[in-house]
Amino acid sequence: MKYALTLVMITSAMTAPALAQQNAADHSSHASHQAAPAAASALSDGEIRKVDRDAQKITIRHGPITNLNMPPMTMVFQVKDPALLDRAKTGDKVKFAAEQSGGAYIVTRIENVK
Ligand SMILES: [Cu+2]
Repeated sequence: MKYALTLVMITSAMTAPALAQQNAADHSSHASHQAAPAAASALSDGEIRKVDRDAQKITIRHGPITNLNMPPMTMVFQVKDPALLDRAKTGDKVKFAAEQSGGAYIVTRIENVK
């Protein structure tokens, strides 16, 4: 504890006040980023509007998708695995994970909501 405090004082003394402030801001935003849950595993709310097994596409009316920075909308997704469509029915309420690959949005996981 005593050592850490000494280190902070030395660092501040060596840095211009404005620069020190900016460093502090960077550190705090970095810390809050770390605290957030892993974006890749985040599930979004959705309702299946259409299933196209031939094209391996699914239309979902979805809530916000945080890892894609996407607001709620209805849109077509591709699926990572065609098996994901086996249990999917129009009207199903689901939680799902999606990722962006190239120009395409791909559903990687679908869970029915009971
Ligand atoms: Cu969307």
